[in-house]
Amino acid sequence: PADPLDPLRPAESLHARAARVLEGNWRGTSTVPSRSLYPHQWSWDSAFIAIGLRHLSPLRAQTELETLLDAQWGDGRIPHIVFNPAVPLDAYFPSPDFWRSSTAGRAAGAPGTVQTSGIVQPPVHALAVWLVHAADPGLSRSRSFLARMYPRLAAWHRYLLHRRDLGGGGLASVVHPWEQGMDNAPSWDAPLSRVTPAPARSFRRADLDHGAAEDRPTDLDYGRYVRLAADYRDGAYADGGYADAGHGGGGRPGVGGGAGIGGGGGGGGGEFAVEDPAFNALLIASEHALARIARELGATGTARHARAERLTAALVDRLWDPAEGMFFCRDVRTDEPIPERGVSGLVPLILPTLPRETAATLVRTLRGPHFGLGGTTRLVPSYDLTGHAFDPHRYWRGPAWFNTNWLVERGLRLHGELAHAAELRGALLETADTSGFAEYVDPYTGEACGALGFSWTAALTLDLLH
Ligand code: 9YW
Repeated sequence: PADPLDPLRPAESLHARAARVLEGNWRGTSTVPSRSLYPHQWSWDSAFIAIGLRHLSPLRAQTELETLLDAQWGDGRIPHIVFNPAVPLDAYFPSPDFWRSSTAGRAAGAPGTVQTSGIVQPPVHALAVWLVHAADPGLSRSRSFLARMYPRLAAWHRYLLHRRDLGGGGLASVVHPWEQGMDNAPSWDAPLSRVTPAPARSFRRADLDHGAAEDRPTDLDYGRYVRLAADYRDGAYADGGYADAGHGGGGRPGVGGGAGIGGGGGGGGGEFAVEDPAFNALLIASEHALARIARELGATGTARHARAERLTAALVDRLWDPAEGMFFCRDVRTDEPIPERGVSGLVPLILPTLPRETAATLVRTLRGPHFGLGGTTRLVPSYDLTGHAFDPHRYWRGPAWFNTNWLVERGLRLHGELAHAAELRGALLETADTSGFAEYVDPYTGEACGALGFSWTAALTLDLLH
């Protein structure tokens, strides 16, 4: 838009405005997702942010990822939040005094130098490291960027594929809705309904100081999020994966174990364990990226590519629903699929070795009545437009998000759907622009929701412009 006080002055380009958002959200060694709502460093946000930042400053992009990986735990997990000690405790809930990483997380190897949360977020990191490297290989080599990142990323994937294989089928499980990144997606409703909520008076939601209540998760959701996280913490953040000592691979690992604070088991066998298609697809895409990194460092990478292909087969085997034409989450505690259509079930389109027919079916589903792409919508909604829980404004229950749309755009391109990809790219750029780089938007109107000047929206805009 033109400057109202000086209409003859050329308007600042989309690129320059996106860069300005990232500049404003940079905190010296990492970027906050949003200045008001999320004042610390978030794990998958930083991966998406680095993917955009590499076009502005490959050094800053490397630093973003290095800061995050410096907070890695001894068991390999990358925490979902790295707290900024300069930010007051009441600015975000749950705060460091809730997670108590340096004490409760000690057995799992939490660092003593920084405070972090104890749960994880989707593993986009190896993909981001590879893309950041590729933006300036000379700088990357001169700083031994890949050589320093590789062992950490390998440990991260090892953690997810061993400690978090709670279903025994080779895929990673999430133990909290926050881990999958789509906090209040309808897919979590059924598994969450078994969780006794923590009393509302036992915590204070800082998010409502900044966000509209009708755009955010409900108080009941929050009570359950708090209960699950507290149980996991009280069990010393131990996991009950098939590879963990004492489980040996038989039966349901660790159900009822740990020291819960009532309402069910905690620790190694929490009540909530779900295999999610997007989380696992990102792990597989990152495993392919790790193979590339290994090759760049002089190894063959073949074993990693082979593992990624085996994981793709496991994903299709366990989560693909041919009748519905998309992937569903699987509730590990009941061993049943969760029949809710969410954007997570379309994200496996990013996988290079997905069977041809599966990819073609996903594209049809994307453009059909449930997601409406190219018909009733120009961006992919986070949830089924015809679903019983659809709400165009409430967070992950309908609004369109830029990171998931960026992933779908890549998937379309990867599978040769160039016209559809170009259309989606155009809609993403236009909506990022008109919404002021919103956190998420109404999937029908593109109206801005949540925070403005949101980092991954700006970062992925930059990436699409290059
Ligand atoms: C919260 C930071 C995070 C994202 C998540 C998103 C939200 C935190 O914000 O969760 O307080 O609800 O759901 O994906 O990483 O941007």
